[in-house]
Order: sequence, then structure tokens, then C-alpha cells
Amino acid sequence: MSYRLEDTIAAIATPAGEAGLAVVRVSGARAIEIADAVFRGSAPLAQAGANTLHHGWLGGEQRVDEVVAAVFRAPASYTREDVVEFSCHGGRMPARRALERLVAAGARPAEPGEFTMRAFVSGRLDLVQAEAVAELIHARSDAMHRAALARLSGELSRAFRAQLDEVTDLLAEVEARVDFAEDVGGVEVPESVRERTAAVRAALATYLRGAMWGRALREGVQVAIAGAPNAGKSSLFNRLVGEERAIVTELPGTTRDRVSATVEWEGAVFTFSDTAGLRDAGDVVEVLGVSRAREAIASSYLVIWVVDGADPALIEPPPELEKRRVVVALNKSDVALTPEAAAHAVRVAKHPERIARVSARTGRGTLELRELLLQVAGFEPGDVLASERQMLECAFACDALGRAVEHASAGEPGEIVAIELREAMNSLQSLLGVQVAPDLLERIFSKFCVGK
Ligand SMILES: Nc1nc2c(ncn2[C@@H]2O[C@H](COP(=O)(O)OP(=O)(O)OP(=O)(O)O)[C@@H](O)[C@H]2O)c(=O)[nH]1
Ligand SMILES: [Mg+2]
Repeated sequence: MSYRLEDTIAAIATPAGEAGLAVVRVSGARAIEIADAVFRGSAPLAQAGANTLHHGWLGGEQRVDEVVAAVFRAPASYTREDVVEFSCHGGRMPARRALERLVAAGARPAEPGEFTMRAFVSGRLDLVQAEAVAELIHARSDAMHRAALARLSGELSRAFRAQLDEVTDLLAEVEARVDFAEDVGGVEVPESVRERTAAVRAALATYLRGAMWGRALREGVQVAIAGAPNAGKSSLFNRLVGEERAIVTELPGTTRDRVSATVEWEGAVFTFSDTAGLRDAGDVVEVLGVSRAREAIASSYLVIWVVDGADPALIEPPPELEKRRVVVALNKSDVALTPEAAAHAVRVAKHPERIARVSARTGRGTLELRELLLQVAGFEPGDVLASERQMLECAFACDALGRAVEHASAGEPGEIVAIELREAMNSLQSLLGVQVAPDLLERIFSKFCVGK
């Protein structure tokens, strides 16, 4: 792959297929000259002012298409270079022929994401913002769309830049002390530095927790519906997904396999899994079903623990539930609620507000349950880390700061603390793209589509 910045690049920016318009863009030092070689309008584009539109024809002797050319002059363009965008008639041929002419005139076909990469290299976008461009293109829900926009506008970048500045300051302070005390020997790190380091670490940890939600936005929040046999899990599952997907009978042990369905509420995507009732008895199939249910709990972000509120004989939740976020659905509220079931719900939910009284049979309380799920799953989606890369860098920085605090508390010399602070600084710098290796850039931008 070639990402040579000296080249003037061209690409079709719209998807293949028939459509109203197709856009072909050219960017680089020779963009206007190359565009002029293929464009015939009332005047050459070389004379065009910045941000102007020009009607004309593409091609010379043999016309290719009637087009509108948009001229952007450096640095006021997407890439900060000279850019010309031709709006052709939609469909495969006009845009393809236009691109061929541009390449014949000296442009190189662009690699995936190369326009955005130039926006990054020229400093118009940082790496978090550049990644947000791809997210924006791939957003499939309201929440993803909003989150990508927030990152593109630089909200997250500003927050991280502030943390980076703080770490840089702390490092400078520790190093100054070390230099000063060179002759005296090892120097301890003052209390204030330790506290400030701990504060940065805590802030980064919040972003990491939020990142779970960012991932969930993209892939769907995994919710396992679990509980005792016959508690009404399948009935509740059908209610939540809005159709009769799982079999419901009055026999305990009806559900054996894991049944999943995805819904979108207020822009958040939830994937619910109905599971087998948890009990020891049963045949081979049911035993397998129970082990799948426990796997489903272990791999979910959230668990709805369904309790038959009319049943005083309750089962203890499996150990997998301990580490999960739990919402308790006290089901069969149309029948009764035993004190045993109420006490059990409080114990399992851990937070009393995470209990919903529902009736899967009548539908009562299911809207409230839905609100509760949105709330328990919810973070503000605007300011979270998006990619695995961002999460990793943030986690590295967090760990390094944790070690810095530990060393400082143990009275280790400043040199040791400085090593960790430097590591944290490096991670935050690569998170924002202040310092990145070229192969990393290619890996990031190759995931983009051509023409972006
Ligand atoms: N009265 C009443 N009955 C309910 C309610 N929810 C479910 N039931 C009944 O309880 C029985 C079991 O319901 P299911 O949804 O199959 O329960 P389950 O937890 O999936 O059961 P297994 O798959 O066997 O573990 C059925 O007869 C349902 O009609 C409810 O809210 N009120
Ligand atoms: Mg069931």
C-alpha cells in the first residue's frame, strides 16, 4: 500500500451502483491542475476561488459526463490540501470514466481512508477524531451516531489532552526534582504529585468503564435472562423482544437451548438470551441447557434474574451472577408476591432500585423493566472510548499510573516513578496520535472505505 503524501490522489467517494449522484474527489498539491486537465467549464478551475462551484463537462474530445466541480483551496478543505470534487451523474460509468481520466492526467488512485489520513497528518483531526469518521460512516443506531459525532467534534480528545497535559506536568516536576537532587542521591516524590497522579488514573478508569458501553453500542448489550425453571423467563423474553420467539409451557424445564434476539430501544441495541431454568435434575439435554445458561450469564453484560414472585421455594443464583450487573424481575405479579420472594429479590439485586415487579402474562411492568435496563446499562454515550486501540492505550496509561502511585507511596526514588509517568504519557500520546508509528496509521486507515 502506498500512502505517499506527495502524490495527488483521486477516488470515487460514493458507493457503486445506480444513484442520483456519484462524487469523485481529487486531493493534493496538483489537484486543481489535474482537474483542469479533464474539465471544460466557462473558465479554468485554476482561476476559481476557494469554496466555489463550477458547471462544465468532463473529458476532452470524448465527453464523459456533465458535472459540477466544487473547488476547495488549501488549507480550507477536508485534507487541508487543494481539493476538487466532481459531482457526476450516478451509476457506475460516469464516475469510473472520470476517475480514469484523472489518473491518466497524473493522479494516483487513493488507498482506503487516505483522504482522512491526510486530514490527520495535516493536523486537522487527531487520531480519535479520525477514527470517529469511520464510526460515523458505519453507525447503525442513533446512539452510535451521536457518540461518533461527539468524538468527531473533539469532546473526547479535549478530555484526554487535559489528562495528557497533567501527566506531562507531573513528569516534568518529578524529573526536575531528580535532576536537582542528583548529587544527593534518590529523591522521594511529594504527596501532591502522588495525589494528582491518582486523580488522573481515576479519570482514565472512568473512561475505561465507559468503553464497555461504547462496545455495547456497536455490538449490542448482551443480556441473559436467567432464573429457576418455570419462573417465566421465556414469557418475559417474548415480551421484551416483542414476538413469540421462545416456547412457553407450564412444564418446568421447557427451555433447553439458548434463544437470542436483538432489539433497539432509544438507539441502544440489546441482545437478549433466553436460557434454561437452573436446576440440578433433568435429562442429558437439560443438563447441557443448564451449563449453557451459566455460560450465557458469564458472557453477558447484564443479567435479568427472573423470580416467580408467587413461589416461596426459591433457588440460589449460580456463582457466575456475582460479577454481573443484575436486574431482578419479580414475575407473576398478577398472582401474588410472597415475602420470601421479595427478600430474595433484594438480596440478589444488591441495589433495591434494580427490582421490577412485572407480569409477563399481562405485560404489566414490562415498560418499567425496559426503563430500568436502559438506565442500568447506560452511560452517557458521548464521551467514551471507541476502538480497541483506544481502550488498550487508555488501559496501559491507567496501569502505569497505578504503578507510579504505588512506587511513590512505597517511598521509591523519583527515577522509578518517572519511568511509569513517561509510559503513561506515551500511551496517551499514541491514543491521540501525537506520536504514532506509520504501520499503525496504515492499519487504522485501511479499515476505511476508499474515497473517505
Ligand atoms: N400468572 C402468570 N403466569 C405466568 C407469568 N409468566 C409466565 N407464566 C406462566 O408460567 C409458566 C412458565 O412460563 P415460561 O415462560 O415457560 O417459564 P420459563 O422460566 O421459561 O420456564 P423454563 O423454560 O421451563 O425454565 C407458563 O405456564 C406461563 O404461562 C405471569 O406473569 N403470570
Ligand atoms: Mg423457558
